[in-house]
Amino acid sequence: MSVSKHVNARTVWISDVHLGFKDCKADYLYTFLDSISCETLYLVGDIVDLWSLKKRVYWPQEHYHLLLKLYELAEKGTRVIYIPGNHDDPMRRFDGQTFGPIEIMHEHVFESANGKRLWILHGDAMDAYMQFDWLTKMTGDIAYCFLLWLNRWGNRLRKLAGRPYFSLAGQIKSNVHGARSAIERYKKQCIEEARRQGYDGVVCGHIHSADLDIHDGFTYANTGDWVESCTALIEDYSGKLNLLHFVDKVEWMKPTQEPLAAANAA
Ligand SMILES: [Mn+2]
Repeated sequence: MSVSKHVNARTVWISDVHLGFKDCKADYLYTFLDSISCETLYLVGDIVDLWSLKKRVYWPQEHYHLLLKLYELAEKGTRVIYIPGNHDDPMRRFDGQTFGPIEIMHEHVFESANGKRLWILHGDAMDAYMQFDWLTKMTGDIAYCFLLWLNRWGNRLRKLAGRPYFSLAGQIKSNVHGARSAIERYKKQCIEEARRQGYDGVVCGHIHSADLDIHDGFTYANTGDWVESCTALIEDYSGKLNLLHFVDKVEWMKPTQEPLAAANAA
């Protein structure tokens, strides 16, 4: 499907897509990728959820189409850099190699259009500094599964009512004190480590909590996920970063009919 209103970005980062997991919003991501072009696309980990696939094989056609889409983008000239995460960590053994037109790297140093050096990594390495692997705990948690279930059905009802996608789970998670403090600790750890290594900023994923925080010239960006928040980080040609929510994207594409129809059919 082609989208007439097209955005040109220098760089796009997405992470935590979790293909193979039933709450992955592959169709939304497909619509998003169709509406934007960029020189470099970073896949910041947990693109395919091998843990989930190991438990139960779930592979609908939209997931297959999304993988094809990523491959096709790379073939048509977008530089696609894939940094595996902990849910697709078997791919880490291919560090420095290419998978067709896609480059696989353990981590990467990115230089922005305005000369900032940003450290790009999935971010699960930071769990070692924390009290627990909070995501493993969250995804294994029955309450979290229930939240995702509510999210799924809540959004079906919203769609029937013609309302845009809303991340209920994200909303609740950001209001629960324990989750909030774990997210803050993770962020602090990423910032400390990136500063220690002399970078101007860090771009990571892993905790499914989108963020763009620029403080004293230092950038912390979290790409969020495509399970709940449906977010992407974007750099324009001046080096300015923006965090984009799929819902905003639908809003901004409103003048054209096709994208809305695509989002509603999803
Ligand atoms: Mn992860």
